[in-house]
Amino acid sequence: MTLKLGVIGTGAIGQEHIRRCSHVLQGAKVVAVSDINLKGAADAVKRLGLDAEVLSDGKEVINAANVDALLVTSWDPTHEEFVLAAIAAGKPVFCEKPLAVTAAGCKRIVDAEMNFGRRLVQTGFMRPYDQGYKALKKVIDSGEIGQPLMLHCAHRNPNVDDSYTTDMAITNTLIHELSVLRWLIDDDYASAQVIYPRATINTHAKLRDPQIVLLETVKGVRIDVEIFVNCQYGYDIQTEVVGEKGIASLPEPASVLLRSQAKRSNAILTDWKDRFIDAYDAELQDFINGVINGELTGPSAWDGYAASVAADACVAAQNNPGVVNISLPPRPAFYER
Ligand code: NAI
Ligand code: NAD
Ligand code: ISE
Repeated sequence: MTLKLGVIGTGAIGQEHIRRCSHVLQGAKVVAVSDINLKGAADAVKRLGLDAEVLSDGKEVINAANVDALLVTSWDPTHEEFVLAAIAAGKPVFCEKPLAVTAAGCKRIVDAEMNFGRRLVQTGFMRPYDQGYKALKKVIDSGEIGQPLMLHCAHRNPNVDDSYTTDMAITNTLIHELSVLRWLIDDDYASAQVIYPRATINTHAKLRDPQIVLLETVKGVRIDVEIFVNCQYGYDIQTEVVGEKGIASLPEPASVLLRSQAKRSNAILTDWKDRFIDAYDAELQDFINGVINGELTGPSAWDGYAASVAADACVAAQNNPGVVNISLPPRPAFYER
């Protein structure tokens, strides 16, 4: 069977996901696309050599008779509406992170999916598919470093444009850590605090950059995450887990050790597309296989909700010098793995 996909949002990641579904992965083909920028969508179809219709809006893509499943890759605030419409149409949907920009929005999706009675949603958290994170989790689960006590993390992008604002450091960027770290150490968050160091000269009026988020988990683990989205030098993701008997760090991406011009050096990647390219391939192949086999097993709408409950608290902490509590309701049986 070839799964016929409709894609809503043909910007940076929309085009990347269309490329991989059309030319890299097995079992799917893109038959319809849409973007608020219709010319951008038409250009993408042409550039990627697709035999796909450009439809005038996202709802048309969702309801198109020849579309079996959806990819939502439009801007963050549009995700909730499209995912709810896909569930209403009874069609499986892969939605880029964040599932919605607030926990309340994610909860509406969770409720709609549970009402439907079967999993239809996969959230685009790709890090659990990354070989480095998988290897790190294996070491933690083996007990070799003892129980995790502290995590030191960084999420650095070379730069962002003027549409990226202070809250997006949480809802658009930290959301990856909020999702992957609870999976990595099998824990949940209890509180959050945000600290602003001296601001970089490379930011703009609506973005405080960098930021440090301090999290405490239910088991008492302390986590610090530096978010620095105008760091200039590269796209750099760091995770160090300090345990009772040792320390385990996320592997660096493979790169050639170069000896040249009196220096030893390794290149640092600059683009998220390259840093997690294999993980994006794996998460989408998993989605395609899951839809074809009738069972989605990747990051769920509940995982999207859990990350957004913590994100809401971090956004509140951005505007409040104190510590903000985080309380995630128990996971419904519907989402038990
Ligand atoms: P982008 O700005 O390049 O693309 C977004 C596209 O969505 C644009 O083409 C825009 O015209 C379109 N769009 C916006 N509203 C729309 C609507 N109502 N209907 C149809 N199209 C609409 O952004 P980018 O970087 O591609 O990000 C898209 C999404 O992917 C975001 O939610 C972002 O958080 C997520 N993302 C995830 C990454 C990951 O590592 N998982 C990496 C980059 C982005
Ligand atoms: P982008 O700005 O390049 O693309 C967004 C696209 O959405 C644009 O083409 C825009 O025109 C379109 N769009 C906006 N509103 C729309 C609407 N109502 N209907 C249809 N299209 C609409 O952004 P991007 O970098 O591709 O990010 C897109 C999404 O992917 C974001 O949600 C982002 O968080 C997510 N993302 C995830 C990762 C990841 O690592 N998983 C990486 C990048 C982006
Ligand atoms: C982007 O949307 C992503 O999801 C990238 O993975 C992340 O590193 C970046 O900060 C976001 O803007």
